[in-house]
Amino acid sequence: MNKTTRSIIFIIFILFTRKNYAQISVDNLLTENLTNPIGIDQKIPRFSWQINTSERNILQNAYEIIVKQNNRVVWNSGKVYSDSSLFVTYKGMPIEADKKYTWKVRIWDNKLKSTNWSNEAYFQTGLLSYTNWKAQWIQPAERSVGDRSVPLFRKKFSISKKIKQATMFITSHGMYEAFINGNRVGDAWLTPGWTSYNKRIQYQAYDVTSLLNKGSNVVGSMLGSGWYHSVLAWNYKGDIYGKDYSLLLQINITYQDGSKDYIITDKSWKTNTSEIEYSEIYNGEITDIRRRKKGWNISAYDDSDWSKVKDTSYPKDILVATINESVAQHEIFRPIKIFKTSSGDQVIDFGQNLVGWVRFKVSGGNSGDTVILSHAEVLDKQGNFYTDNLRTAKAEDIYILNGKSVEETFHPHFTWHGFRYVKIKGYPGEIKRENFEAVALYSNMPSTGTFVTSDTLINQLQHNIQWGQKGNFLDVPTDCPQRDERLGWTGDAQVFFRTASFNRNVYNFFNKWLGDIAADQKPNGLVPDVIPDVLGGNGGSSGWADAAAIIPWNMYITYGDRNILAKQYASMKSLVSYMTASSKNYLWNNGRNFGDWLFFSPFDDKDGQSAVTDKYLIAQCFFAHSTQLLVNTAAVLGKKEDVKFYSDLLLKIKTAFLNEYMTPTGRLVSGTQTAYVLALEFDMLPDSLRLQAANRLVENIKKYRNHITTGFLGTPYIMDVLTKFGRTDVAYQLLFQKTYPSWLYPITKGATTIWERWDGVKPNGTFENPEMNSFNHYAYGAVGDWMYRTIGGIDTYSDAPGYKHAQIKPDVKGHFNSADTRLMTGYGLIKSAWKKSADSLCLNIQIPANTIADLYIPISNKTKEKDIVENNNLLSQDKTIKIIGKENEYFEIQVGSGNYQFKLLY
Ligand code: RAM
Repeated sequence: MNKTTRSIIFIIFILFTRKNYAQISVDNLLTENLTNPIGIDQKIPRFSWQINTSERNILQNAYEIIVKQNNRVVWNSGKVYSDSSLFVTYKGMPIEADKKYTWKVRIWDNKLKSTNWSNEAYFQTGLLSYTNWKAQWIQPAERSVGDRSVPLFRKKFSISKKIKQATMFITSHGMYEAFINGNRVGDAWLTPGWTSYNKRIQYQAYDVTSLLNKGSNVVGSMLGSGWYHSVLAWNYKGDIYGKDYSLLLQINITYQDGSKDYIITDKSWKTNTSEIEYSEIYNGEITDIRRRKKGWNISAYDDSDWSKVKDTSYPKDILVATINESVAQHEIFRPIKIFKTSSGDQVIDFGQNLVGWVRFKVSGGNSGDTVILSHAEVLDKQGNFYTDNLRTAKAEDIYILNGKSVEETFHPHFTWHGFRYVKIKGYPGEIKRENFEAVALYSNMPSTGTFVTSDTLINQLQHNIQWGQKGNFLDVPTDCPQRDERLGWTGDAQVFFRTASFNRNVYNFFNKWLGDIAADQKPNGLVPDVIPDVLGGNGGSSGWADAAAIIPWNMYITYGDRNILAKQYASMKSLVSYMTASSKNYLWNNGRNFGDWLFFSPFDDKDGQSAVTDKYLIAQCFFAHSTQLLVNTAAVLGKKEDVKFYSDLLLKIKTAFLNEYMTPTGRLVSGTQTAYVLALEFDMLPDSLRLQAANRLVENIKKYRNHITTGFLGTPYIMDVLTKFGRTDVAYQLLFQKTYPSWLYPITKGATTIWERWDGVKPNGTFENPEMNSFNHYAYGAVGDWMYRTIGGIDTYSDAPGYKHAQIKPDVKGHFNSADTRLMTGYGLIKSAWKKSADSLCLNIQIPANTIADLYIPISNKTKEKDIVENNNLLSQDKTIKIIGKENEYFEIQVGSGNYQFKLLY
């Protein structure tokens, strides 16, 4: 063989093997569930990846990870035989603070082929220990109590050597925005985020290498009131956490020559007032442009008349690195209508009830002219601007102009509003569409789920659910985003969690919030009703406090991370002890309870139509449910004694329930939908009485002419219970119901988000009680979970959580012609799409690598088993497909990764 022939053969060989390898790749590398995070504090980080292939039945057989720091290998896992591809623990040399690590992974599949190495991902560590903070907390030397203006801080410094890497670590008492040489640092908003500040404060880390120059530099920061100072909740004064506006900032610089420098907040910093003379979350901001310190954040600026700062000794050992995605700017809406109301207000309609602020351009006017932007979610019956439901929140941004002709763009900085409509007063000149835009703000959680059907109203419902989530996931899960509340109500978060986790990857978002649940939980186990707790420790309410057990468990199921259970175990246990201590003879019938909050209760209830459920019947159900979840958790964590102990307790709770709340013939003392739903969902009844309870539930629904009457606690489970008991037909009646109370009723009234009440706008166009009438409250959006799991049919088994073993069982019996449901799981995309035509059904299914799925193919009496198997070439295509069996309306097979398309007679 000559040289040329040899090289040709070699090239052919390379091409051939490349082609083979190229079919499977490893990508979407995550460290601690984040893409290339900067500033993580985990000393033992965990890695996840996805195996990308269209090949069928690909599982991971082994993996190899290499982690490097500065080209030095700090961990080579070697070939590890394991099918784990999520949350794989680092086992290398000790992780050091403020270092950038790169890592890559390759895998061997079940056909024993190895993939190429993945692209490199990286993670950068935070300060790891508070002792690595060299910076001092600083604050303005003088500031009067209650002053809500925004101070500025600045520091000039010079750099003489070439920089290799520079990272800014920053946090504050109040909300900060930081700048280097006039450029904003990062694109996060509302930082440092909201935690239980006296116990834990998050800091953020930013790569600022490209913002620094050789020569003279300046770093600066503004500090708004934020959650630390603003009035929170009704009737409370501000400054819940403290009166100081303090900043802690440190830039760690590593030069090319390996030497280091630190720019830190200390006494050498200067401070002054800014143009923002008032900033509060509920009320908004007042900006007087005439007071601007022009160029304050660039180095040429003369700060000789600025004051000195004071350094203080606030604790640093409560600082924690951020683990959730920051709030970021997202969709931008342009006005869909600019009009004058009958009361003469100039109003812009942005077409979507959203959360964020208005950014607008303005020029001219006279010095001192004041532009006022007020925000509202709805117009009243007469079409006028309506703000009564904001209660005391002014939700107003005010700009005092300087009369100059240069065009400027403004938006607020440390507040947000829930609005669709904006009223504008004092704007110089014409209000033109191109000069106004509404910017949506929300936590930057990756979008994971889509659900699109052939029914436009149901699609709008899904849209409204998504927007309810966007508007209320601003660093903490809030009840509502507009009125003087916006608090982390535990019950709301708990009922919506599963839906939220279909729509977006909320792992980090809730992981952080669970940290605050644990931090604010009382020593006796009481979980405050709002987290972070700003209601003085009030709490323990049934269905609310249970967030401490329900959310960790659902996180485990959704994301398959056992650590979340280990981390929250003490908090879950303590919740159950609190409930046990609040009960007598295992019966919980005292204490604070909201019951089935906002259940159907017609205004003029003469004949007892209100769907009132005994509060303590509900409490007993949740007592049992959280105890059950604790038993499940103890089992996962291998805590055998606890499994035994809490299983015994559970039995006693259930027995007490039956004795107290059920007649011997199986009637519950409250004959409501919620009572039967909770009793069935939480398995409170003996087997022999379950079916008749389900029938009673159906009868009740019929009595209300196919209307839902549940409040916050019954709503998330009603559809699920109907489906479990074979009554999905009734669930569809509820889903498609258009009259009040129902999910579609608000849509017939033009809703673009989920409302707090079933009748936010009454059928006659008037409003419910303005004291409690939010038009952006996600709780009732909890039906989203059922839509994904039933119509799309996508679910995971709890013994193989995180969709490692999924179930795909689409229900094609609703009035849809088609439904396309997709979920980006940790392993990759699951797709379940179906389409009906006159006599056939098309299914389009996708299963990600390293998972298996039980696929339930809907059949009718027209469908022939052999059509499924033969016409779709199922078995000839792949001999590994297992036929599991046939259920009434389904043909069951087990499949691995790949795309599966079926066309069958139906
Ligand atoms: C309201 C909140 C919230 C609810 C509690 C009980 O003020 O808006 O939605 O959970 O009360």
